[in-house]
Formats: sequence, C-alpha cells, structure tokens
Amino acid sequence: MEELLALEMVRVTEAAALASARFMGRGEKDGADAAATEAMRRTMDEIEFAGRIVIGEGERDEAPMLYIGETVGRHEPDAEVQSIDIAVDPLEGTNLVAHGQAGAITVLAASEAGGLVHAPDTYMEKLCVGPIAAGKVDIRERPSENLGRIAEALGRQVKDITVVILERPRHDALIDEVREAGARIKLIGDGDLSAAISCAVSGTGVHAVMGIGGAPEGVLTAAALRCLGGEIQARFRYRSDEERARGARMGHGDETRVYTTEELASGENLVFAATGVTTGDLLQGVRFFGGGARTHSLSMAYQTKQVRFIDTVHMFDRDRPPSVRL
Ligand code: VTB
Repeated sequence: MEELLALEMVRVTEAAALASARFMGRGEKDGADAAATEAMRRTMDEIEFAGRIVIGEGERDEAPMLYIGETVGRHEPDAEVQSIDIAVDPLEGTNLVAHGQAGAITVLAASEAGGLVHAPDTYMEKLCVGPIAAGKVDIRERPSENLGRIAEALGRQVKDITVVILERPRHDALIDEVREAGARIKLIGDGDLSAAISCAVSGTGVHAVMGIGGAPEGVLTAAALRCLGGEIQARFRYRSDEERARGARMGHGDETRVYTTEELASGENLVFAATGVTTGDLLQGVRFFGGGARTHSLSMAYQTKQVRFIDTVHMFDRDRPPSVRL
C-alpha cells in the first residue's frame, strides 16, 4: 500500500499547490483554499483506491468539499480494494498565500483504516522536536526545562536553539519565557505544521515548535514526524463548553491527557505528502514559467522508510513544452 500511495499522493498535493499558487498575493484566502481543495478532490478521484476523509475541510452537515466521512478515490463498486483513511490540509497557510508570504504548503496523510486520530476542529497545545531530541522532552514541564533538554540532546547551548511559535496574543507568556531562557525565536503568522516538519529535518535552522494551534494539523504533524523519527506531544485545548462537548463525543474529553506521536498517528502503514506553495524553510514554492511550472514536494512512507524530495516539472502544453532545466 505505502509504496504505491506515496508516489500517487504527491500528484494530489502537487495539483493542489499548482492551483492555489495562482492566488499568491491576490488577497483572496478563501479562493486559494477552494482552488487547493477542488484540485485535491479531482486528483484523488483519478487514483484507484477506496479512501475516506477522516480529517478534512469540515463536518458533513456544513457540506464542504472533502468533508469528514466523504469517500474519495476511483474503484469499481464490487472490486476488492483496501480502505484507506485520508487526512488533508489542502492549503496550510491560506493567509500566507493571500499575502504572498513564505511557508504555505499543501498536505495529505494516509493510513490503513483507523490509523489517524479523528480530531475535532479545535485547538491543541503542541511541543514538536526532531529525531535527536525525541524522547527527551515532556510537554508537562516548563518551556525553559524543555529548551534545556533539547539543547543538551543537540549538544548546544540554549542560546543556539531556535523555537518556532505562532505569533498570537495567546502566546505572550510563552514567548516571554522562551526569551528569558535565552533561546532564539522565529515568530510565524501561520503554519505550525510545516514548522514542525522542518524541526525534524536538519539544516532548516529550527529545532522546536511550541504553542497552541489547530488540532487537525496536530494529527498531520504526527504522521509526518513518525516518518521522520521526530516527536509531537499534544493536549487538546478547548475554548468553550461547546468545543469541550464536541471533543468529548469524539473521545477526547480529558484535557490533561498528553497524546503522543504514535497515538495521534498510530497507523502501521503511513504515507505523508506535502508540496510547497510559497517558498519556506523546507520546500520551494511553485515557480511558473511559459508553458509550465515546477513544484517541490516531500513524500514519505513509514514502513518503507523512505523520504523523497520530489522536484517536478509540469508541462501544461504539449505543443509548446517549456525547456526543462536542471
Ligand atoms: C492557524 C494556522 C496554523 O493553527 O493559526 C491555526 O496558522 C489556529 O490558530 O498553522 P488561529 O485560530 O489563532 O489562527 C494552524 O492551522 C495549525 O495548527
């Protein structure tokens, strides 16, 4: 399942990136998101598999495209096909694209049925680190304590560690504490998922993600970090009784429970694909030229232990193909 899907799923994130990248800087975040979502839906239906969306664009009653529970993929009604759970974030960083800022990606994860947690569209407190600091941190400890542990694991001083934090008023105290501890901070406007992947890839210059972001993106983060050997620890953070009740109905009523990487993405078979829309720490954005475009993607599979960076030239026009460059 993994080998086949890992490559097929990149076509899906590539299509979403190509569609949404046209919206760069146009100030239309909803248009960018809709373009990515439509392209993902269309491309998934060209692939032979029986998929079911477990993390998507919303609930069935809101009827968005790629709603939770929607079936995707093309197969004969009576064909014997393995059913696959799909988690998508068609465009992580809709605002980034709308404003032409760095770090927007399109994302998809897949596993055998039941391998990805069904998370409500609420918040989650997250602590993400790469493979070297994995197993050494504890989200229940103070950020300063975790920074010390990350620094020790990496053989550095705390002042040589860079933490990514979403720039939000809810993180004021966290930012103060990280500054007090002496670490460097990269404040981002959006996109804690791509930041978390970057922490698990050396050379990106970032070492941890801390703070509160979206819960569905936390599950996608877990799928990516399992493939890379990194770690996410997370706790649900509800803003109202309504959210708390919704979380509880999905089995996540305990706000003190710390979810591990393996709990969020427990699949034995896991596939993760992402394509850059605007250039970031990890992936280049879509580059258009006469008659084509070039995309940069990450495709990973857990069992097959493969991480691929995929550089694709897309030719839009067979009659006048672009000249392909190295
Ligand atoms: C966003 C987004 C993140 O969390 O900020 C969101 O940028 C929730 O935070 O990438 P706000 O409601 O304050 O914007 C993420 O989507 C993912 O965790």
